[in-house]
Amino acid sequence: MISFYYNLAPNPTKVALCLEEMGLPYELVPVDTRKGEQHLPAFLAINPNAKLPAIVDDGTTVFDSNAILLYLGEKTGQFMSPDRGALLSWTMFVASGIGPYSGQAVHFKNVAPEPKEYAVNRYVFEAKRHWGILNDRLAQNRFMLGDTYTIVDMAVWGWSRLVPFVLGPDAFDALPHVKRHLDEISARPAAARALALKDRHAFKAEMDDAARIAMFPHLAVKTA
Ligand SMILES: N[C@@H](CCC(=O)N[C@@H](CS)C(=O)NCC(=O)O)C(=O)O
Repeated sequence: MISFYYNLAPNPTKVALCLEEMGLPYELVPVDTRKGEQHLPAFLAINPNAKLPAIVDDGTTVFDSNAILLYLGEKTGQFMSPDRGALLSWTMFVASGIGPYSGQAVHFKNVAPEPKEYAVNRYVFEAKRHWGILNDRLAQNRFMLGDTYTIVDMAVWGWSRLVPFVLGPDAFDALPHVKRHLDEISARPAAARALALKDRHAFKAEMDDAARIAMFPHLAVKTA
């Protein structure tokens, strides 16, 4: 039985989709990052990086969402591609580009103190650039690797649901192929089951000072 350490953020949600698509039995272990539970020793023993998601599969621990997708794909042989080069390249493109730039764009727009114009401009520009590359790819292909739905599409879907929040309410106007891809995956029964996890556990809703320090520990530290 897989233990799935999760919250409702984009990276855990792509793993929820993957577990549901593969029909793997799993138990949910909520980790409330606004309460600082990611910093507890028991969770740090699973992911020293103090982030969600992570899984423990019968003694094998895997953290980092895209590592988990690759692990589950290799374990089951499902939703993989014979084009290993493309599978790895696009998985890492999501891991190193889409996720971090989208996340930092949200952070600097919504959390950072002024002056922040330079940082907002850089991260929104880079997030848009990365999403534009995905849009061009999806203009040529139904799915990220062609006609077959793979773990790369799951990785993209984790974040594409958040595009209006990351880039602004009209962002899909410039990313119609990303929107079409999002809608196709969201219509899958496994996606509905993944999104229904929000009803399984009540995570802390308030973003109070304690939550801000738990999630953005640099706020409590002067490094320069
Ligand atoms: N590279 C990691 C990033 C994980 C990550 O940033 N997770 C966020 C949720 S999407 C988190 O746990 N945030 C809580 C925190 O930073 O304290 C992955 O893909 O799993």
